[in-house]
Amino acid sequence: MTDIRPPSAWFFSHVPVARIKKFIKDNQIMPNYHRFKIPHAQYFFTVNLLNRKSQLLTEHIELLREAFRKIKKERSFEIKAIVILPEHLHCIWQLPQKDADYSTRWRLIKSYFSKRLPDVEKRSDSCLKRKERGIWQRRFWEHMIRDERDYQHHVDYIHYNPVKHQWVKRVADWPYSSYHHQKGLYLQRPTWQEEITKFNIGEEKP
Ligand code: NI
Repeated sequence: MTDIRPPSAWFFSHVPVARIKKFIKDNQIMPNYHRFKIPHAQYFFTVNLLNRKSQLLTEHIELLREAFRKIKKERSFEIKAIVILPEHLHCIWQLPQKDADYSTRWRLIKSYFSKRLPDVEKRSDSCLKRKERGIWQRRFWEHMIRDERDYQHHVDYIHYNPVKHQWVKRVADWPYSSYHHQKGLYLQRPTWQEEITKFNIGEEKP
């Protein structure tokens, strides 16, 4: 039963296992994890810091990159698009065949980053003062990409995000984004930003 992690893991994460079992029985869902964990699937994620006023992610961008590199090497996966904001990040991953364990990968990335932060940063975090561990929100937003259109929509959302959150006026001005590797693709779609402005995907309230 532990294999069940539907696309909306966010929704189920606080539901007792017994209730999930009952839901499956009542709805005659085969307890087959392929229904929920499609191998080689692509996922969109939003991951937040606990302290929404913090800027740790961009202040320690090299450490964060190192964390991604290290875990990618250990547990292969591909980053299709990514944006790092000061206190949260969005990205799309593609996982290998027969492997949909993104949760472990996130746990490892988060802990690699947290453990290596300078002590002064750790102490300054209000949550650590309350003796809670870690600097990240435990939960993360996750969405399984449905099709090509859904994929492009989420890629656009990622690349537009620094403007959406008003860190910069132009997408090209934000350095921590895969936009710079993919900007050529946007030449054929000059209105792409207008199409994405009204969307809100997995954002926390500030
Ligand atoms: Ni955002």
